[in-house]
Amino acid sequence: MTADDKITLYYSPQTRAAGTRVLLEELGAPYDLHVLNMKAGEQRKPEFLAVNPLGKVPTIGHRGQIVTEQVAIFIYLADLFPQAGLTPALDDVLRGPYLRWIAYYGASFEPAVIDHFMKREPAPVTQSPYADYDTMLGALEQQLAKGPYLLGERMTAADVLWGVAFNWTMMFGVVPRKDVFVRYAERITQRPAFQRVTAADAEMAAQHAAAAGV
Ligand SMILES: N[C@@H](CCC(=O)N[C@@H](CS)C(=O)NCC(=O)O)C(=O)O
Repeated sequence: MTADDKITLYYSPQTRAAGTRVLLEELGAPYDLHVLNMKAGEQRKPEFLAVNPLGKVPTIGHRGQIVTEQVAIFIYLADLFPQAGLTPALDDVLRGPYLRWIAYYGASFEPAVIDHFMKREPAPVTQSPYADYDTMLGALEQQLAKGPYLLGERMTAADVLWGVAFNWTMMFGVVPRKDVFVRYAERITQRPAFQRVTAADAEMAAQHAAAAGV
């Protein structure tokens, strides 16, 4: 890998970007952080909006290109480091289910969780991208009950995405702390990569709060 190949992760602590950092750690990937102090509103400054017009992290820069959206970032990074064993190969029978459950995160889970959190009525079931909240979560619960990982015995990048997501959504009380979800999230949060990122985030978040005077 050349210097040009190094991944830049636009980052803010204790946000969705933390999941991408955990994945980079799990992959053993070389990366630099471009840190944005969200408490000081740096994600809305023109410099960052020129990189990602939505002002959102995670965003990554790699080989002169920008990749946004967790779903795309997770697939991209895990494929970039196949030797880490976190992505089923193109001809693996698990490739389809792997992509299914990663896409489910962005296409069904996130919209459902945000509607639920905001106490907003979902669109009618035939128009809602996720049917309804209970059905969306029920399908996940059924899949995870087979365990120990989303695809069975094998841990993949999808589990990093989902383990981190269950951790924060249960913390915010937007997903119920069912045993199956708690045990699943712990499989990821007890790993050294998650622990390292969480400890570094606590320190960085405190520095950001002090710098922003909040
Ligand atoms: N659609 C994006 C959403 C990312 C997102 O919502 N990021 C939040 C952090 S948790 C953010 O950057 N918020 C900053 C802001 O909007 O000011 C993805 O899937 O990656």
